[in-house]
Amino acid sequence: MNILDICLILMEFVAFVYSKNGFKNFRRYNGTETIKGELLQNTSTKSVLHCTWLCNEYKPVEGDACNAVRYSETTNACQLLVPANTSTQQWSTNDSQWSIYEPSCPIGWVKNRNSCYLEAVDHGLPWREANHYCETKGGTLTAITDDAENEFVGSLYSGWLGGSDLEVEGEWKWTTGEVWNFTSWYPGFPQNYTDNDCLIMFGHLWRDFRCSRAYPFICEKGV
Ligand SMILES: *[C@@H]1O[C@H](CO)[C@@H](O)[C@H](O)[C@H]1NC(C)=O
Ligand SMILES: *[C@@H]1O[C@H](CO)[C@@H](O)[C@H](O)[C@H]1NC(C)=O
Ligand SMILES: *[C@@H]1O[C@H](CO)[C@@H](O)[C@H](O)[C@H]1NC(C)=O
Ligand SMILES: *[C@@H]1O[C@H](CO)[C@@H](O)[C@H](O)[C@H]1NC(C)=O
Ligand SMILES: *[C@@H]1O[C@H](CO)[C@@H](O)[C@H](O)[C@H]1NC(C)=O
Ligand SMILES: *[C@@H]1O[C@H](CO)[C@@H](O)[C@H](O)[C@H]1NC(C)=O
Ligand SMILES: [Ca+2]
Ligand SMILES: [Ca+2]
Repeated sequence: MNILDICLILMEFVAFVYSKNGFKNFRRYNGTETIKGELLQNTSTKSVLHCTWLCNEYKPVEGDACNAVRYSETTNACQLLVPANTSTQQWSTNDSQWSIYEPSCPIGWVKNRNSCYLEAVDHGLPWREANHYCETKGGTLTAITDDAENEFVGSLYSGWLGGSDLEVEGEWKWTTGEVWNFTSWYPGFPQNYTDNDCLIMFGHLWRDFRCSRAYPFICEKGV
């Protein structure tokens, strides 16, 4: 192991400790299937760590950011990739010369599709404090934007989600700024009381609740 690798490990460690927004940790993809996508850059690095570091740095003003790497231990070739199901280029994860590394969630977070989720069930907090807690971990309270995500999150826990109508009564918003295009209200909800302004989930169904009540919650951030 050379100095550069040691520096890179330290940088990864620092990034992990501070859970910096946008910094991706990578793990070797161990399944056997075909990944489709685009090759962004074809280069050579001393180690796979350096290759994943290049991927993290690859954020063009326009176009796709790097979201996977392909690395050859034998030739030190490093390829920065962006997975895309519609692409005609494809790579097998079952190739003895090449390994594919994809972003993974930090330890303690659960991965589902392109998000990482952290269950904070032992932290009963009011809604605002819960969202702040998630922000200190580099995320937000969970925003649910489709049925698949609702199923996944609902199977994990009950508690606060990142929705509220605090600004304008009856106008629900996610703290992430994502579009409010999916709901799963419990029958009769929202009750539209002015002091029931925060979104909570029981099972797979949502209710509007008093923000000041302390409940468990779940944080979300992108991989
Ligand atoms: C692949 O990784 C997952 C999660 O890290 C693990 O549960 C699984 O056993 C691994 N499979 C193989 C074949 O190594
Ligand atoms: C990547 O670069 C290597 C060496 O420079 C070259 O042999 C290879 O054909 C390139 N691969 C692609 C997909 O461009
Ligand atoms: C691509 O296809 C895989 C498998 O069919 C699916 O799990 C994944 O969600 C798809 N990704 C996108 C961005 O559509
Ligand atoms: C992956 O490789 C193993 C051993 O080299 C082989 O038995 C298996 O059929 C391969 N799987 C695919 C999907 O190509
Ligand atoms: C809502 O919008 C998000 C982001 O554009 C999208 O990923 C999601 O599929 C949409 N959900 C529905 C139910 O249309
Ligand atoms: C609350 O308002 C929404 C629209 O803003 C409405 O769809 C819903 O039926 C109302 N709920 C109750 C219990 O009145
Ligand atoms: Ca989400
Ligand atoms: Ca309200």
